[in-house]
Amino acid sequence: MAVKVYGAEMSTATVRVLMCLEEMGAEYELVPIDFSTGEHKSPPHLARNPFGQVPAFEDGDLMLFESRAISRYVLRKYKSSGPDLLRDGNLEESAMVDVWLEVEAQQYEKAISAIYIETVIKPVFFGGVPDEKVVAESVEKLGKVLDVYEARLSESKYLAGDFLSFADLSHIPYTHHIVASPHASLFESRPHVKAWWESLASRPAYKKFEALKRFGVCSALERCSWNKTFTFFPFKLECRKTMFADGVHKQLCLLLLLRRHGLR
Ligand SMILES: N[C@@H](CCC(=O)N[C@@H](CS)C(=O)NCC(=O)O)C(=O)O
Repeated sequence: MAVKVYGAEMSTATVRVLMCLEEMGAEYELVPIDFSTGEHKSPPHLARNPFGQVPAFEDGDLMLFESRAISRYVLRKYKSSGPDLLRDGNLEESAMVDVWLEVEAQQYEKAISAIYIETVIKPVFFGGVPDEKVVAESVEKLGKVLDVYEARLSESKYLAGDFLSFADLSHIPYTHHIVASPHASLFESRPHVKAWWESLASRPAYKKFEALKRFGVCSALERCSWNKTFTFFPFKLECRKTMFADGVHKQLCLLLLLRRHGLR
């Protein structure tokens, strides 16, 4: 029986788990959770994740939450069918994976998520205005973190060493958004960080995820008429002819159409 991921393709934490399942070639079902109706706070979902967040994960009787813990489970469960991304058999290498995974969760995500929330989530989904002070502070913070990465990646190809690991993959969900934004220069100006990201972005799992995401939104758009609204999980979309005129966020141009229910 295929494992189930309860979440949303637009949720960075859900994508972390999906990336791992794709890397391991695992069969899985993504069960959509509809934020617009508050499904993530409903009793059935709270039974899966007591914090009312996504993702949640089900494998038979086992129910898990927290994307990094779910991902580790996935990487161990399917270890024979994909790359060794945790290095469990090597004490030193697995410790380095843990170190850089902590760095991703405690340093990197804190800085990059604030930029994502202010420049994407707030304006696109809630019609709000980014707090430029928070953006500037977070860009500075992320720059400092990336300076450490630049130094580290000048010594080894990947963060934990000369091997790809979950510590690298765990960066994909947020980085994917920021490299397609006006803040892409944070990555492009650091040659080792840039090469590292290009190597992650060339992974078949990432390409498949990208294609799925584009396909999902594009096929929904094909079915709709211009200037009409329709529901495309988990948001209500407004189909506007001007959508591709936005030259700022190439990858996010489709998302510019998204408006949360009632906030258009
Ligand atoms: N540490 C958690 C974070 C989960 C999380 O923040 N999920 C977001 C979507 S990316 C969510 O469900 N937000 C809704 C909410 O917090 O009410 C994990 O890695 O799974």
